[in-house]
Amino acid sequence: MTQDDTTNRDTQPDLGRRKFLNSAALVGLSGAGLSVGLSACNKESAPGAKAPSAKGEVATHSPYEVPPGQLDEYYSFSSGGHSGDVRIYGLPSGRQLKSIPVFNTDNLVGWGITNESKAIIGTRPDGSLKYSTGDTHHVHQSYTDGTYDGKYMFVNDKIHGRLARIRMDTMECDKITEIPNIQGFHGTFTDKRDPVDASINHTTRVFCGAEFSIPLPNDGRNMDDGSKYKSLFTCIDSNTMDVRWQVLIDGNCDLVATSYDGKLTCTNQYNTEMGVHYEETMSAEMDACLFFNVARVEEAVKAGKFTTIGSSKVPVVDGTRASNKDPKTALTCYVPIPKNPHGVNISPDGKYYACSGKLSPTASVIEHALVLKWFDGELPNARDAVVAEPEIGLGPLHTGFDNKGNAYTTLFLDSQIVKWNVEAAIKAFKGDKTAKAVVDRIDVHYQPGHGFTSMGETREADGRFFNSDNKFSKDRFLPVGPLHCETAQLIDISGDKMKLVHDHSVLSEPHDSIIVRRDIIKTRQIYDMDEFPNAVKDPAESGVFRNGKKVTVKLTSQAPAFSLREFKLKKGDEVTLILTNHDKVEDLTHGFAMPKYDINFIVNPQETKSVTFIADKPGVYWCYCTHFCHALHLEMRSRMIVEA
Ligand code: RUQ
Ligand code: CUA
Ligand code: CA
Repeated sequence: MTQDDTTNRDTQPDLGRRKFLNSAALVGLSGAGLSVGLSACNKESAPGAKAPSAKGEVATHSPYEVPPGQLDEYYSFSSGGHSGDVRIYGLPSGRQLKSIPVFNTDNLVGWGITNESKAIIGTRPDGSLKYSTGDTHHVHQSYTDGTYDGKYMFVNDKIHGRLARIRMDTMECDKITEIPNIQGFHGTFTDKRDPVDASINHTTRVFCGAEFSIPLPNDGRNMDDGSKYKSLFTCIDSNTMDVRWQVLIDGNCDLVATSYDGKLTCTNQYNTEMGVHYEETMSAEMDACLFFNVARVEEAVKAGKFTTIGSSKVPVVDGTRASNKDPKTALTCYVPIPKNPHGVNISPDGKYYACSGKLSPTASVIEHALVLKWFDGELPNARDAVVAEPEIGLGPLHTGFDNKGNAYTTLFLDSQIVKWNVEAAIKAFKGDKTAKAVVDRIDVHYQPGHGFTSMGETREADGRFFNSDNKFSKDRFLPVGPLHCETAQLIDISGDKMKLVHDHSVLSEPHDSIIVRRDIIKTRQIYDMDEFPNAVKDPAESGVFRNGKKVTVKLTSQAPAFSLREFKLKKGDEVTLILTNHDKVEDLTHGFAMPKYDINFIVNPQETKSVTFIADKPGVYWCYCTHFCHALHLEMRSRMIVEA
């Protein structure tokens, strides 16, 4: 602010009123006052709203820019990798909107600190977290009629073999399931309909592939005999999050795709060699894309044709090659694919799977109808389900699709995105010399891993954007020390030529993402107090309630005060503190930090959370609100007194 500005402000006529805001007036500015301000600004920012007219100069905006006051057209949901979270970006701006803690602990919201979040993550007998690390790779949402229904999102933890579910209305994790007898849970995908019951046109299953083979059970036996190592492919019920069944397979699982008719799910396999050492995993010229006949697997389970492994009660059916030689009864079909493939993605019309070669410069196109034909015993050779194998470039990994029959594949080694036409590739494979599969290429910076298109994993693929998640950013951003951020590059794919729109930085180390139209996502702006069985519904219920050494502290928050100015405990008490936020105003969140007791969490409007701790340190502890909520936010505290 310049000297001149200051002078101007001092002469503003309403400054007299500003001076009038003494402490009494400020206290009066509680929820209600803020509510008016916030809901007014809310209307301005509703989807489709025009940017509010500014009095100052207006900058000119590029067609891809999201000007002040306008909202992005798409959500991008992205795994955070070994940070263990899921991130939300707006596209096309690339603005990061939120990180959803899942397998990590998170101070911002208190994930892994509150009793409610610990119960979801899972605890040891002493109440500490069972795991505090995780590695998220693949995010997929629930479907209805072949497109996102905005209900749930699922994400894997590769380290500990867990699947988490996120509610899309609150964008918070509500369940986590640990899968028995697997390691390296990498690919996952939701199903899109039931294979048998036509009335179930929505997601009821989540499929999970295990990348690392292990001795089964992994309890110390057969550790030196690699030939005894096996992988399992797992199905989880998307409603209960219980493990429904597993299939014992030859080779390993990597990424997962599901068909639009619900009949098949598949996983690419890079280690059909069953190698334990790195070199062995690359010895074969052909690996596979492994298809599962979902209905037959479930019939086998129903008929009791299963075993169990170790202490797990989950039914395991036999999907190995030796037990599935007759296609007419086979549970599994191994389609040979060159060499160490990575990534398998289905086209939005449901007809083809693209499986990239990784160590082969090709993408293999597998026709869905032909795999079904193999299961009917009418296609003698599973390899004949491959209807195209265009050479597209070096290190092909993941493929996204537009709505015009084109595929976009990341080329890790070439640092490019290649656009290729599926029908042209099929014609060329049949011998048509005039058909050219590759249509366009664009450089990306650098080494792309995942790439995905707007709505590209649904029937509503719209062919507008491709996002390239690159593994190395080198010189693209200001240097920030040896650990670099990664680049996400947005590419306009609506024309014949791909156009690079912009780079946006992403914190290490995203893997897969999905781009979802914003109208599909309907979030809640505040909670319902009745959803929390332990809610402190009336500030008058606040207090310290003692039952011997077990003490419950009930507390409410309403800007700018907690219901208890102070509360007294005795050294050695086992304390459960319950805090309900009585503010009803959207965006009015309070925090609760407790010094020296390592406690920090937030309560959103109408939300209740609790923490349990031993009051083992006598003294005075100022518990304070950490989340800016009011002009008197700094004054919002409560004194915890622990008597010796
Ligand atoms: S897999 S690039 Cu999980 Cu490709 Cu990450
Ligand atoms: Cu309540 Cu800050
Ligand atoms: Ca291999």
